[in-house]
Amino acid sequence: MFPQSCKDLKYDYRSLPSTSVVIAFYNEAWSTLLRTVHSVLETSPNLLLREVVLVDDYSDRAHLKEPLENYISSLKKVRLIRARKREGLVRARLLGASIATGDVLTFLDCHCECHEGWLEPLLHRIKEKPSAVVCPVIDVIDWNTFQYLGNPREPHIGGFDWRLVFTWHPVPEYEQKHRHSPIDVIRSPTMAGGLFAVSKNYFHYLGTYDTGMEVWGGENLEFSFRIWQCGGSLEIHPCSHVGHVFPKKAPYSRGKALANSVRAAEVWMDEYKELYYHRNPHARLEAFGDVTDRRKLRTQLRCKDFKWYLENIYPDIHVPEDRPGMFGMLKNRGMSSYCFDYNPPDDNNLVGHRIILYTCHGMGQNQFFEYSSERSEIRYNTREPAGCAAGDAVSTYLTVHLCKKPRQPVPQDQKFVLREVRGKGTMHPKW
Ligand code: UD2
Ligand code: MN
Repeated sequence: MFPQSCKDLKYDYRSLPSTSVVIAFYNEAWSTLLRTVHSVLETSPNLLLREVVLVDDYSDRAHLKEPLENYISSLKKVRLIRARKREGLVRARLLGASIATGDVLTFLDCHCECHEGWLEPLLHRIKEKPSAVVCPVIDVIDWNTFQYLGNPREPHIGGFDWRLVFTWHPVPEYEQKHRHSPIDVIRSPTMAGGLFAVSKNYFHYLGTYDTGMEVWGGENLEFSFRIWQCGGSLEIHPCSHVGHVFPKKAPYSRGKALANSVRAAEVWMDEYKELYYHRNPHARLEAFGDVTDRRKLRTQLRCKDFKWYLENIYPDIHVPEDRPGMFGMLKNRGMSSYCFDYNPPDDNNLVGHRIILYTCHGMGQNQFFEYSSERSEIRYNTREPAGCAAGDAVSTYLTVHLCKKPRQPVPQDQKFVLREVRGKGTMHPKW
């Protein structure tokens, strides 16, 4: 959805900051990489675009060597720099940023297509508010046909679940009320990570990125928490659209993501990191390196705590109680090696399926449930929007429904009363 009034916006280019577009890539296909570069060149006003910085993160595909150099040598404004070893996307982007000359850094993934008029709103907003980090709306480019599909719905904002997985959500009512017009920016608790613009000075003030993060993953939530907790704001501009290919499979392994998330949790989440560890028991054992400097940065910048962030920036997230004994595996009393297990066929269709009994494995994930004493719900795992166990008087099984929002009442069939049995707490359905 592209608000009609976006088209009426006029910008005085001379008053806007200039930008360098930084694109890191690892073993990307020729066509998608060049599509990204050409679309930036074709849609960005000359006055605003300082350069496009391509960063090769030590790719080994032949077409990205000489052929790429030859090809871009005829393109004005395109620079290529190569990492001397595999750096991962965080350090690769920083390498690009280090040679960028524009006032604003605009990061893109290497398989994007910028839509006409994408750049001006981002730069305009940063001029208006230098501590704003601004993302375009991410449109979908079809993975099979490479057709630009756009985004038929209202822009969505970013969130996360307690496994520290990034999630999308419709714009909440409080944010709709806060905006005066459909072309106002939308504040977002988190960003997807790949596409955003930030004032170069502000990026440095904020401590750029956590360079202890490898390959892929986690840096988007880390940066999101940091932006908000340290006084900035993270926004989506509804008039700026960029298409992105969401690949079925990346051209590289993503093994390091867990350690990256742990770093984010250890630096920014205070005691709330326990909620994450409860849901990812193996994360507690992960070697995540040294975060002393990042914690120092947090102190130096006098950043707010995670409680403040949750209450003020992400009030819609459900914060689990995780009282001792009231979360984790839900064992069957008769067959105590069997646990509640919920395994929906795919991630996009979380609700509507049956909870089964399966051998207890202790690994969290599909066997992670939490009991909310305040709301008498048995909540599944940690995903947002979360699923709640529901039963009725006739079925012999439970299914998972969407949990109600924090301020909505819980329906009867999703309420479970906890009865103490011989000193041991067990959960019983009310019906
Ligand atoms: C999303 C983000 C991505 C990043 C990631 C979390 C969007 C559209 N994409 O995953 O930018 O924040 O979440 O980490 O929001 N790359 C390297 N070196 C590497 C690995 C990747 O340069 O070792 C490049 C890669 O070629 C691409 C970019 O980093 O240009 C992001 O990687 P991706 O496209 O595989 O990530 P994506 O879109 O699945
Ligand atoms: Mn991508």
